[in-house]
Amino acid sequence: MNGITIALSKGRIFDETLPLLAAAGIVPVENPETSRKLIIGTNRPDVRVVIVRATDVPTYVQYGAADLGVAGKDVLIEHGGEGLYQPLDLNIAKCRMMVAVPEGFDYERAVRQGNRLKVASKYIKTAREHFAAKGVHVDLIKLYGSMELAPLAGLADAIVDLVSTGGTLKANKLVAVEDIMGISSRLVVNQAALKLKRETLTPILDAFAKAVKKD
Ligand code: PRT
Ligand code: MG
Repeated sequence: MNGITIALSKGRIFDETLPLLAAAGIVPVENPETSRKLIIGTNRPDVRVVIVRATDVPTYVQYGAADLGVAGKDVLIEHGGEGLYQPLDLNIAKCRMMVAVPEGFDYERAVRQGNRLKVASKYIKTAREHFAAKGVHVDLIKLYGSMELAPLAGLADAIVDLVSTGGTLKANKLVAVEDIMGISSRLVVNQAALKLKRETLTPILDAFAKAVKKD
């Protein structure tokens, strides 16, 4: 494959990457929300977009099935980043990684007392590092979605999840008790492609870098 393949997930990452692609002169010919196609052409015959799950973007780029991709810092931490060059924080799809508990649960007290906490999350690595650094003993329970349900259903005392407006926590009577880190999406590049396709990739990377919005 001589052309360039870009891995994106549909939803906020696709939507917020569109202006950056446009700045590089790349316009997808279809919208993944309405099309069921997983391979989407662009105005440029040598550039295509593949639509994958957000958590699969680093894997496609790592193995060279895609040359470029856009993935959240949350996803990149869990993946580990092997084989990936991460030249640019795109400052898109922003949110915060937080610890949340049911309203009325005295988290500070539980921590002070040295209680062993049951914590459910999709972000096991992030959660493990966070609680280890604080010296809090936790049993981590891996989930693949709807973390907010776990404390309500009695599966866990706390969750580690992404929060943007806070609306989901509120609707489920949960409160954020710790802010772990800010999250945004990064451009990821296959390390071999960066060398072999440098001439095609460099102008795209430069256009992205120029179009990134600073805070
Ligand atoms: O949704 P799906 O299961 O298909 O996959 P995904 O959740 O992995 O992908 P997607 O497209 O939802 O998220 C892609 C990336 O967007 C994530 O990896 C994050 O880096 C970033 N991002 C930014 C978010 C959010 N904001 C966000 N709010 N990802 C998820 N959420 C969820 C959060 O998990 C919680 O359930 O939205 C809910 C909270 O939102 P508020 O506004 O109610 O606080
Ligand atoms: Mg989601």
